[in-house]
Amino acid sequence: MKLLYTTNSPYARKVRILAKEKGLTTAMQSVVLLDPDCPVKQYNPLGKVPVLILDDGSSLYDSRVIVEYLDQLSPSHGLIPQAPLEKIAVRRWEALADGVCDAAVAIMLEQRKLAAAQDAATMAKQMDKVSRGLAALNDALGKNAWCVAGKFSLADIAVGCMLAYVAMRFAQLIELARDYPNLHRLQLSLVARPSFVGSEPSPY
Ligand SMILES: N[C@@H](CCC(=O)N[C@@H](CS)C(=O)NCC(=O)O)C(=O)O
Repeated sequence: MKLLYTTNSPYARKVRILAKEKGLTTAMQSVVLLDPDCPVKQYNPLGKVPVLILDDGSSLYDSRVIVEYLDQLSPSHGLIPQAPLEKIAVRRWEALADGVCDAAVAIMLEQRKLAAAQDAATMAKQMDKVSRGLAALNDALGKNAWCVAGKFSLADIAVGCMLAYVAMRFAQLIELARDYPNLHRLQLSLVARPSFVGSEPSPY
């Protein structure tokens, strides 16, 4: 089993952290999507990371399928609850955190265009999704220590990966401690976990 990832992908980081939390010794290969020899398309027709290559040569994508698979692999340290309603709650937090990442990525892609080709309306629309998503997650967390049912779960991992990505992309615009204090408090707990150390995204 081997995970293909890019160093800055928040979706791949979610998988990498979940694997660490569960103590899985999954092989990992960092790839560069623009590299002509990049193996990703061979395993995911969408050409996106993360991809998990299984021992029989088949593959799993996207990140939400991979985390479910890895969580089921070993019963210890379950990070997706078994109880249906709790599980749906965790996956809803994950969906919103991933959705904020989708919007942040869309803004980055727009910003990479030549200035004359950039569409301000597109960027504003996506930034609105980022702001509304962060506000909703901040309100839902409130004073709770963790996102769902008082327990650390995939929801916290997904939110932590999104917060690090957004903080990296919009360092000038968003100040977590000031704008989203509940999420900032969660982020402080998360960055202290060994599983989060060493995979932080960096601007490039
Ligand atoms: N919903 C997917 C999103 C994956 C995704 O968009 N990955 C980005 C990297 S952050 C990618 O591979 N982009 C390349 C492309 O879109 O061609 C998941 O959760 O795995």
